[in-house]
Amino acid sequence: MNGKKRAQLEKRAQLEAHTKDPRESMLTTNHGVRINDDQNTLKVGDRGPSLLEDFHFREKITHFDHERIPERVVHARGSAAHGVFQVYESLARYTKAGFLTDPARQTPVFVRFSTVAGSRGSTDLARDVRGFAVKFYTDEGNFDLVGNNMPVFFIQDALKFPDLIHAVKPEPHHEIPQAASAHDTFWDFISLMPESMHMIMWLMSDRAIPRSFRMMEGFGVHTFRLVDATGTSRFVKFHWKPLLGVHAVAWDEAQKISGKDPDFHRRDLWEAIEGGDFPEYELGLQIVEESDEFAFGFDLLDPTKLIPEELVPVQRVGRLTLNRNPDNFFAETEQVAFHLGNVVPGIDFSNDPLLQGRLFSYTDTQLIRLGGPNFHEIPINRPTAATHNNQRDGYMRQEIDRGRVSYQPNSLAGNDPKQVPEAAGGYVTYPQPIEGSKVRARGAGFFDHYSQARMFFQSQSTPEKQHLIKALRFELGKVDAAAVRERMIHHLAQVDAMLATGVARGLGIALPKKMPAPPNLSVPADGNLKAHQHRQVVDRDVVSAALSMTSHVPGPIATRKVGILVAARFDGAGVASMVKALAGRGAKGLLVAAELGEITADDGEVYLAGLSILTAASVLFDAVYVAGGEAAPEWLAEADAIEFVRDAYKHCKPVAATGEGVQLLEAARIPVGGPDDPDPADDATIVATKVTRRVTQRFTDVMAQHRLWSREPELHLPL
Ligand code: HDE
Repeated sequence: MNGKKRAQLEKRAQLEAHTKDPRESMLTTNHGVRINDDQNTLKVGDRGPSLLEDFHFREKITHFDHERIPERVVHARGSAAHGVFQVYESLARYTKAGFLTDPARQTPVFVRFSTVAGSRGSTDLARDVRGFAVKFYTDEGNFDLVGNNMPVFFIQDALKFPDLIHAVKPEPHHEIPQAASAHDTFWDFISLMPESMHMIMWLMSDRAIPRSFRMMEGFGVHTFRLVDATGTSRFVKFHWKPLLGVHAVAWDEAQKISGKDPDFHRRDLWEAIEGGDFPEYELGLQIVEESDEFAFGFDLLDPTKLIPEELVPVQRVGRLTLNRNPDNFFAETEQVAFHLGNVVPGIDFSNDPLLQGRLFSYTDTQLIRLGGPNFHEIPINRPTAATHNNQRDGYMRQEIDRGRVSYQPNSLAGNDPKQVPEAAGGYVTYPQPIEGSKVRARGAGFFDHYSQARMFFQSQSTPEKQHLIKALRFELGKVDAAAVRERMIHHLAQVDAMLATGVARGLGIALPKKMPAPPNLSVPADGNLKAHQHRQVVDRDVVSAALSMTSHVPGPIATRKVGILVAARFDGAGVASMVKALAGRGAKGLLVAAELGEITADDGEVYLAGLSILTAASVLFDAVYVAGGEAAPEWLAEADAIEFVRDAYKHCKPVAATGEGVQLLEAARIPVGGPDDPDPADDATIVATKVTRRVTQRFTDVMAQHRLWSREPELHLPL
């Protein structure tokens, strides 16, 4: 939050306190009795003992003892925001949902982002899938799009979800490790689940360590249906496209951020909204006509497959803007209850077996988490659309239902509330014809587990491939069971030879000459696994550019943060013009000094250093600038300052230095470049004797590339 905004908020709070009815400021019990002493328990004499009759103490402590509710079994760690959604133009050609057909309508939303595996207090920067759950409070009822930041999932059938989660959660005997998949039980399970391989590619890619919730895509994962007013149904995949581009941090950086600021993503979201930099995403649709259901080499119902954007383009149809932080974390972010079964007329389900299982799980989990069937009455879950039904009572019922009739049909209350005809907005399920035997089986098109994993890997840029290989080396390097590591190498060899070689080399495992077929525990309905297993759904070398983060429009540098290292008597004019140039493009320059507080520049101007080399590290910034000044060489004796710039360089961030500040880069053995280098993609640092327009222009231009991944040393893998 900037100083001006904070001052405004403080002033508002003071004003509110001033204008409040004095009775509202009185401390009371939960039953309205005014409290005279909240400092001392009731005692016999001032040295006790305490008395059981102290109703105020008992009430206060009892409430405190019951303050915690069970955290979510998955997605426990979350951060949320309010906002609005507006469609660009009517989508009546696809759906009758009011919020998607009326471009004038602003639909309120509540969005919760999360990690999956960690506990409520775990780090934001875990390598993990991110939840991207959106509750639309539409005029026709709540619609929840409960998605992730990856378009596929680990498993094909909901029956395996408890196994997956048990495997990834901390191991049950010693509850280690927290918020990490790098351990034996996770990889043991995965090595026995070939269907996970595509998702593993995503999880080991940089998508699993986003720079910000504001800079990641979202996906509904499953195939859903859109149904128009004539009753025609089409398949749809939902996407969210962030307007700030799709960006990640480096794994080394993620681990360091986890120490320096485990709330990095939560803070980033909160501060962006407080500062008026509202995160924005476009809703994207991939529409598939019902007649094209079998046009693909894979099954649309298989949640381990995506529809390449090159085959079915993503139409951007509306905008989501997050513009308000919650007032209270528990009341809103913690108590919000998403449910994929919350749909409105015009949106319907497909038969994806994962989706079908989820339709059961979400309400069930709220019953234990929120303690009863009335969680829809909690303010954050309440629809804006009116509700009337004959459901009654239960724990914590808020509604005072009137009258004696709570059944239907009835004649005593005029048969109210009445069923609603479809024409008046009653929800009618799409009447999909179904025929079949009851079986425990999967569709024949579900059995190619490697082609899309390969497509993902081969669609990555060289640095992204390297990161993926290194991530697998890291994760499997933390696995003790040798057989598990080897089994994983067998799987990776089916995906891509370079991938398998690269990972095997890092683990010190020789690639076996003959790869045994990986185990596959699921068997197709016809029992003939072989017939299905090696069917190529995508040609061997097909790439999908959209899968690489580097192929996305990088997005502006607005809201990016630059750490500016300043020592006493720093080059005031230079820093001022750097900060101005950054602000001109919406980025923020923040002073980092040896100590907090006032610091005077060489022109006598006094600045406030809000960060010190102890409280900040370059992993918390997007770029670094070392200011000149006669005391700048003092940084050379400061190991933290050397690490500051060395890390920024290592993490491929733009680094600039002027005047005496350049000495720090040299001491850190960082290659130095110049502002006049012709190639803006140059991966060197920017150094100059003083800050000129050319320097600031060049620095902000390089920042617009966000990361100079080409700076990374290549792994040099033989094929
Ligand atoms: Fe969830 N999931 N899930 N999930 N999920 C939950 O519901 C479940 C799956 C997702 O911010 C739980 O309220 C099953 C896929 C998000 O509050 C629970 C299966 C996707 C959130 C549950 C899946 C998701 C959840 C735990 C396999 C992406 C957080 C707390 C069939 C499309 C929502 C809760 C929030 C939360 C069950 C798989 C997304 C236990 C059984 C696939 C974003 O009901």
